[in-house]
Amino acid sequence: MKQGYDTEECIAALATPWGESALAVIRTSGTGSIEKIASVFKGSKNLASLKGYSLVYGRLFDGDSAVDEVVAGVYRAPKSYTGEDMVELFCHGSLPGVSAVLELLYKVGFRAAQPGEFTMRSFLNGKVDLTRAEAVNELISSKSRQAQKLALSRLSGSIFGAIDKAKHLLTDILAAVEIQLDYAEDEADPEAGFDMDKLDKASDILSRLAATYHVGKLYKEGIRIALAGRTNAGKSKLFNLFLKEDRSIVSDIRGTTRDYIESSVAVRGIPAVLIDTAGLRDSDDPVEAEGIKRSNMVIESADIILYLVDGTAGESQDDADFIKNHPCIPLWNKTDICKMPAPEGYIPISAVTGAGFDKLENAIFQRAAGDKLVDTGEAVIDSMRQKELIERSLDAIGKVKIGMAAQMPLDVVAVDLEDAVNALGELTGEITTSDILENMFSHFCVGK
Ligand SMILES: Nc1nc2c(ncn2[C@@H]2O[C@H](COP(=O)(O)OP(=O)(O)OP(=O)(O)O)[C@@H](O)[C@H]2O)c(=O)[nH]1
Ligand SMILES: [Mg+2]
Repeated sequence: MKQGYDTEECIAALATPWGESALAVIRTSGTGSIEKIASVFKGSKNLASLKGYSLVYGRLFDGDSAVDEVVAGVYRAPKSYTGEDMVELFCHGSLPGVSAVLELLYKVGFRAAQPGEFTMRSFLNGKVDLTRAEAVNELISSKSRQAQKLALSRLSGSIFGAIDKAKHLLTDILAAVEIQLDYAEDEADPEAGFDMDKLDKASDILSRLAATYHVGKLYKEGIRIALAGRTNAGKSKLFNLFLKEDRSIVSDIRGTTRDYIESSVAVRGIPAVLIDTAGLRDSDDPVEAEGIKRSNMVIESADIILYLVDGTAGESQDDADFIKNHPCIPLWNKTDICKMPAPEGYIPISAVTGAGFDKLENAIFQRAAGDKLVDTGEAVIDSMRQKELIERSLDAIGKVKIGMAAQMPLDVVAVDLEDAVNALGELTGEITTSDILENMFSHFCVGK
């Protein structure tokens, strides 16, 4: 393994954000980490003689000078996050204080941990497979409760379980094929040892999993939703309703919003960036005209456009043209004061009373997720790496099917079968190279 991820060394890192806070947690791991910290720790008990899962209060000293008052959590191998001896230090969350503690740790032989290095050690020590290791990162970076739930299900092994099942089916077939291959060629019966049923089952499991990528990606990356419409249609009012705060200026003066504003929201659990834009009209004001130009750009690049029409003003030719030329969700706003019923194709809403908001959220969800409703118990993949390996396995299974139908020799078929199994082994991490690992873990945060 390349230097930087050397597993022999003791590592340390701040596991909480770099900023002023009540507490900061510094994580350390490696053989000898407990003894190293014990050499600069004075507390009610000797750190080095503590059992795993103990907490002890004390002070860290650099020579004679106290560095910080801390609580130290001790974990003994293999019962720790990394599978190694570990100490977690709960310090005061001042930046100079945290720096001083880290300096002290470097002095006694720790080095700064690389991104994801704790989780990588956990993987190398057999505590988690790669799908669970990836889930750790997704859990930290999840942008909505639903995304977090899906990552949690992956962490508990939902993907690993499905992959493992498919892999067992394939290795069963492979074992039977290999027995056949041991017979002399003229005795071998290609059909005899081959369980097509098992192959279909494995292929079903993998196809279902591959099909969840669309949903997984949706929850991981989210969508961009732009609010568009003429001036005074109520875009900013609706924007604020989504945010549940008065973020964007609302007024009855046309052209109130002169630039676009973004904010993060979640729609039925899908993380979204919502964008309020400048009302569309011809303007002589160069600033407003520039704002409209920019707004047009964000509208065109959005995943979903909500096009608002002021129901009291009715649909103009511009409105009709826009709706005709864009795959948008047309909204008939101000139903609280508007007498005219919403024309065909519009969702009636009121940005003031919130009427119709539920329907609007449903429509957004429908556009984004289609009919792929997600049950959080189900295994859902959201990593490109996983998707590609599942597809590689499915391709190989396809070749096996073609080979069997064409009555190809079993040893040829066995090569594709092996490839199908190997792709799954790479997915869970049974087969990996250090390059793959370092590339994967380098996207993690330091301290995880
Ligand atoms: N009664 C009623 N008034 C609304 C509704 N939505 C917006 N308004 C009012 O309509 C006016 C314009 O609303 P804005 O949200 O500022 O409109 P906008 O589309 O952002 O306008 P620009 O920023 O100028 O493009 C304000 O006076 C709002 O209070 C609604 O559903 N019902
Ligand atoms: Mg506005």
